[in-house]
Amino acid sequence: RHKFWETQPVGQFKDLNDTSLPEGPIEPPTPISEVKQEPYNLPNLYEWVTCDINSEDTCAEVYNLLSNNYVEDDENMFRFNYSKEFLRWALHPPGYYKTWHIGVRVKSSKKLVAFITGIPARIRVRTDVVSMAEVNFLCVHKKLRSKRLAPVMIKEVTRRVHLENIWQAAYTAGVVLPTPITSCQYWHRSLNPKKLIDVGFSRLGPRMTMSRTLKLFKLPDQPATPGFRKMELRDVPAVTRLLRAYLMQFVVAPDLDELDVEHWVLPKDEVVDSYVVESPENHKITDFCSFYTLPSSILGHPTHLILKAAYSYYNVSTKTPLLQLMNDALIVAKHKGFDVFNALDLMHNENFLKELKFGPGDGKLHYYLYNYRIKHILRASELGLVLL
Ligand code: YNC
Ligand code: MG
Repeated sequence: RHKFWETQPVGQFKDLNDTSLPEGPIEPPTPISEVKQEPYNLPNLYEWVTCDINSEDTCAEVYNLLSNNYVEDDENMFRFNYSKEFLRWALHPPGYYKTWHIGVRVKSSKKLVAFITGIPARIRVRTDVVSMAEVNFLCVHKKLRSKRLAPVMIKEVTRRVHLENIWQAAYTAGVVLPTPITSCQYWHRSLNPKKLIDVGFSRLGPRMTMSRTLKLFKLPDQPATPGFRKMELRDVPAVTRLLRAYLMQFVVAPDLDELDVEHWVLPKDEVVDSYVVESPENHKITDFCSFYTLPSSILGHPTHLILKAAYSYYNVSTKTPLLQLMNDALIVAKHKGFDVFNALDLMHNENFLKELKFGPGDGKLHYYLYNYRIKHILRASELGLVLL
């Protein structure tokens, strides 16, 4: 059934009920000298390249490949449109490896036709903090699909990860592969219901008029929480402490230090937004919320070209009720011109989704670990990891 994935060190469907298999690495590391030193073979017309996203030209080529060929919804109405700034951010965390940003070009024309990336991350599974690669942006040009190029891309990124003495990886996909550690659902909160209905993202509910719909999704003009403000560089130590303490309660979560927090959550225009609640009494940071900007192209609509979507990232409430904190996040997102606010049902998100008028989406997002077995499939609420 899965000619490629059956050969890989991942949880296999047939082992799902075998509780005798231990948790942890499936295969032990091998000496680096035994890792294949040359790249895998590509079909003859193509060549491997390392993509330097800092180069404006290369970044534009990657952007164009993805904006025309990356993930679409089941009905092919929308396609992710990651911005160049977003790609630079996503691919340049602390300690990143240039060699993990891998492209495939046509030898003759040099046209970029496929891409895959890894970035380093420390991921905790229960009490075990593991150096992993987070693999993302796997994309093969639409004209080269179903030619088994993807397995070669995956083997090549795996080889380059192994060369850095890293033996595990985390990744997400909309498709079911052997074997998800958990499966999440996307929920959507309309901020601009008229546009969402116009472009076919959502529909007018039964017995609903447009004016009742606008009223239903209306939000206050200003956040309700005293001391709610944009996160600043000086907040990094406090936010790191909040996040580390919060993420401890999940079975799988990133192990973040101050450098990671500075990179991943300090606000970056049109890429990531973060807010803190600073107590007006003692100036302590008590709560934190964040979301990232990932627009989608609207395919084949005469006037609307882009759907501006915010994606819930990491949120920590210790004093402000989570419901109020997230309502404030919706208010600032609306203010910034987002059309929709999306969130997965992981971490504690189930506690606010229905109440804040999110509706369930149709697609699922499956989470995977490479070369690391966990005994039981997790509940989404046991997962503390958001991948971009
Ligand atoms: C996928 N998304 O099952 P079997 S997510 C992993 N992730 O293998 P072909 C995938 N595997 O079943 P195509 C996959 N999609 O026979 C398909 N596969 O064992 C498997 N779409 O290859 C599939 N981006 O080349 C099958 O298929 C084999 O031409 C078929 O290419 C697939 O980034 C793809 O959705 C996805 O661009 C590139 O359809 C193409 O269809 C495409 O014949 C639109 O491939 C964009 C899209 C995927 C987004 C993502 C995460 C990727 C994770 C990859 C796995 C990483 C493992 C860890 C490596 C490091 C390890 C260490 C240490
Ligand atoms: Mg292919």
